[in-house]
Amino acid sequence: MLKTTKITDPELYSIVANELERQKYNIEMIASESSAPTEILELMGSVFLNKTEEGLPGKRYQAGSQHADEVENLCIERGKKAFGCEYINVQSYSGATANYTVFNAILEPGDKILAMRLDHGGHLTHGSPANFVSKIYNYKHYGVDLETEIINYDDVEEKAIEFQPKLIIAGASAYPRLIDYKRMREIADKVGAYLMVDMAHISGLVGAGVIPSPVPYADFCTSSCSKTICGPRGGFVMCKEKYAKALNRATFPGTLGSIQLNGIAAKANMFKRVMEPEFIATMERVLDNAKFLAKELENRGFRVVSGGTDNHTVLVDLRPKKITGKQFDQALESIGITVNKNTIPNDPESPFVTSGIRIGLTAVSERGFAHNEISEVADIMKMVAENIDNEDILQECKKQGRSLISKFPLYPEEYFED
Ligand code: DSN
Repeated sequence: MLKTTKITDPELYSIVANELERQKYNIEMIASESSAPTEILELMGSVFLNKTEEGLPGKRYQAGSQHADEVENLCIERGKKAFGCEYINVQSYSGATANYTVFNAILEPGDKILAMRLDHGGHLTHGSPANFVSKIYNYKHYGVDLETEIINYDDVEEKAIEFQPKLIIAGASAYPRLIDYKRMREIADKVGAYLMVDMAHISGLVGAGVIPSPVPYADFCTSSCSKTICGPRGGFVMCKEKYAKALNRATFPGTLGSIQLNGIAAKANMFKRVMEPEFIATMERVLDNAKFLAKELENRGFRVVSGGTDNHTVLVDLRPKKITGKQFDQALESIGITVNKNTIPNDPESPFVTSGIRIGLTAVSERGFAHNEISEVADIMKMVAENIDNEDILQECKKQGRSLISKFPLYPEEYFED
């Protein structure tokens, strides 16, 4: 691993080596994470990193673009096939910039956007006061029904009629249920709004066909590449053909600078894998494991937000255990399980403390976890939640977690041998 860095920059090498060790022996359950296959690691470090390009294949501002065009065209072709979309732009640097390019393509400053509220599962780029988009556009937010903890579509419709947004955003960062895209489309049509679906969290599940796709319903679908889709850091935007020109202009020169061809090469590999049986089987396991973990946690006295999950995420209310998200996320980290503290609907705690945690099943499912392992994780979580200050018990949990994850290698051992 890092053959030359090891010699020329041992200080940095040792940090990377330590991170590899951390990832190998931790049970990674952050819902926005996955472990990129070795092909993705290689392509991210490939010589395409050296090539500067602006513009689209065949219409570049730089010379020497023959192979750059080949790689981007292949990525586009595979992306279209994987999602059955009319058009795709694969240049975005992340899910966040993918959202910005769509806003830039269809909105003017001051235009109105209706989106899901952050503390009910929405995303920062959907109009949080902390994100610069809130200074440019005029946002209103919808949330979940506080009884069912599921999106209240009648409320979305009422708000849309009253607010008359130019854009409605569906999609979330911490929402464990399926979204009714048909209903969102009907609401958008009723008020003459565009519909954008931010499918960053679920794009792997959608691509594998194990949950319904928003692509037929949305004008634009945006995604990052490092969540359930298990690719590199990066983003992409799909849209109806009629918006292609506007999207391309808004991407470059409108929002981004020169493209990251190494990332585009890695995305091309990601889209190829999305269509393969092995990936589909992994996504099926993600769904199954998530549903199973939700039940197992309920059986151990946790409250699962909305009573279960339809995707890769389990959102857990810790109040029955009388601990906060902050306490639990720190205690779990100390024993080698990584999750993140997360607000739950109507959370009495601040976003820095929270009453909940968000758990994602992608990375452990990639490594091969199935029901037996998920049950063991639920046991460990219960033990930690109920003994949060008991160092001896926490040490036991750490040993148990390490022994469990050690049976499921992150990468083939020989891959990183020098
Ligand atoms: N959107 C953030 C998350 O869900 O964790 C990171 O991409």
